[in-house]
Amino acid sequence: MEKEKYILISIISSDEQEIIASLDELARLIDTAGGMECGRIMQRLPHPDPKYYLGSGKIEELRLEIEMKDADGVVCDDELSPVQMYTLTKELGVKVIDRTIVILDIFAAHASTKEGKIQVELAQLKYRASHVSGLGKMLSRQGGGIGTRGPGETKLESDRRMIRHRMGQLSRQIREMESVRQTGRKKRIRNLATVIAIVGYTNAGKSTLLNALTGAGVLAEDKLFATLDPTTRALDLPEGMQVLLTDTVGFIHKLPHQLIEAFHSTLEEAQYADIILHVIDASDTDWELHRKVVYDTLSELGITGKPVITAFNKTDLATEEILRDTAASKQVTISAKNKYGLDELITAISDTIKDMQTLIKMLIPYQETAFVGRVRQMGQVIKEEYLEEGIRLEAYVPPSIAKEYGTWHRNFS
Ligand SMILES: Nc1nc2c(ncn2[C@@H]2O[C@H](COP(=O)(O)OP(=O)(O)OP(=O)(O)O)[C@@H](O)[C@H]2O)c(=O)[nH]1
Ligand SMILES: [Mg+2]
Repeated sequence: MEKEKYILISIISSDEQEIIASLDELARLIDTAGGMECGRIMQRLPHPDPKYYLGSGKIEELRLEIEMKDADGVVCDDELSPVQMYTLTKELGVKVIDRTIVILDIFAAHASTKEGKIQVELAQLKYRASHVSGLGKMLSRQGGGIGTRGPGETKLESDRRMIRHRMGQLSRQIREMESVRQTGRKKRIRNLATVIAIVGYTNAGKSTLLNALTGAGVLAEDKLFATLDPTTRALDLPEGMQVLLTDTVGFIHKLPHQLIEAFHSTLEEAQYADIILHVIDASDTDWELHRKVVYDTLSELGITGKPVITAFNKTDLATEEILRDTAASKQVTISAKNKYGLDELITAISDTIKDMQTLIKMLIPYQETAFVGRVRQMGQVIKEEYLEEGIRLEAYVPPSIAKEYGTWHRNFS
């Protein structure tokens, strides 16, 4: 099948270099979705035109470009309003889509689990719902007459009803799956392992790193959004301590809010983590911009105040001399693919856990020896004395045990 050809369009309202980088990324997204770029049109404008997105003069140029390149469609780097989409389609006579539609399309193609598929469908419906209602308003504002008669408005009304009904169904299913996951999470908390979430820009090498560290065998590809579903694997640290590593969906510049909402429970995995492992593709010339997108998305998800270890990855390809992430508590340079720098990364993880440990001093009744076992397994025992009233224990323990100790202490003291 021949690839669909698209003209990329964007207004330049800020730094031109950033817009060009964003369009380069849009071209990669189109490529991942199975199409190709055949040209681009940019226009310096402070705000998008409410009706045409580009200025009306530029539309003529766009029309010529479509004809010349024999393009199948136009893709806008910003999310188009229903009105813009409607007028552009009418004016140009080709398919008009936007960045959000492309990303949703990729997610739909890559979703493999039941939960992933439901989350994507919900995100797509949210997008459609907002655009259907916009279209309805636009038609009713015209106050009847040619173009508004016939099945139009009733069709929109029934579409809206169907979409709402299906969205309700999907949200319920997501909530049910979320409660199953919560149970899993509680079990893990009971196991008291330190949880590390691998986060980063899409294609940074997160899955490759999880595979290199744990032999997880998850899919890693030179593709945007290869991973949609979280995978958790255990990693044994040299001191005998075990941590859990979770690989999850990548972030991107202008990640559609519908996806953030629908994938909230998946993205939440990072909220329950003790440590954030931030993977940066150091061979990407835009890594600094991507770094910012990752931190912005994390704070949008309410994930702040956790220790961050930054792993500058793909250093086998990187040419830049200075790699620094000032927001990280520790940083290392690695190549996940060539398994370079992994020992330093593991040391950074161990050190971070040690930094997070607290000293507990307690007298444990003999009927609570299971707790002593957990302290021995997860922490470092400094002093252990067997007295008549119980076991006197002094130990450095990770946050999870300290938390348990806190509640336990209240119960028993
Ligand atoms: N040269 C080089 N390539 C790497 C390295 N690490 C990962 N890659 C490649 O980068 C591409 C993306 O890797 P993934 O591990 O799928 O990236 P990801 O961050 O999981 O991406 P998404 O799940 O799509 O967000 C793959 O083609 C990897 O082989 C590295 O250290 N050096
Ligand atoms: Mg991945």
